[in-house]
Amino acid sequence: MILLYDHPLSPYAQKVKVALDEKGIAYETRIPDGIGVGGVPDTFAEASPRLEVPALIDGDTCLFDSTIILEYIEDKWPEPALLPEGPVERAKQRASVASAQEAAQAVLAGMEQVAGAVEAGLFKREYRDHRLEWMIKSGGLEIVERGLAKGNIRFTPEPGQP
Ligand SMILES: N[C@@H](CCC(=O)N[C@@H](CS)C(=O)NCC(=O)O)C(=O)O
Repeated sequence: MILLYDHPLSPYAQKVKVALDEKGIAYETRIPDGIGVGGVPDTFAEASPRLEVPALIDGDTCLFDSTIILEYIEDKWPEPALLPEGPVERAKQRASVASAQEAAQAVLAGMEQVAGAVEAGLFKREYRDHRLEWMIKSGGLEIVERGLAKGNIRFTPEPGQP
């Protein structure tokens, strides 16, 4: 079974999933532990030396970089074709993918500015966690803080912790 290292927020990983889905190829996905925050496991680092998703493992073949992965998928499973016939049409399609990718990169770069905008009071983050919202609005947060201070509440233990 093909393994795809993936992340729901990675447009590059989605690009690969679209190609696999279009070709009807079965695959498993895995979100590498520590992606975006450091400390990724060796198995992921071996598959993706840049420590980026996507990375694809097909038997003994480990590939990273969505464009290279897409070319591999197209070469290995030519049907249904995702590239048109003819060098000119294929070049145009590759250019279209590259420009879509540049646009996505610009959006992602913009997202990096969000923290600064929040800090400057220009933008408010929205927390879409109804349990957290209910807890805060009902005064539950203070109860948890008091419990933490008294040491009489607990959370789900981390794996391997008592
Ligand atoms: N050129 C690469 C870009 C891949 C990339 O930038 N992936 C990002 C997620 S969108 C990543 O894994 N970043 C690692 C990190 O933030 O630690 C591709 O096309 O696959």
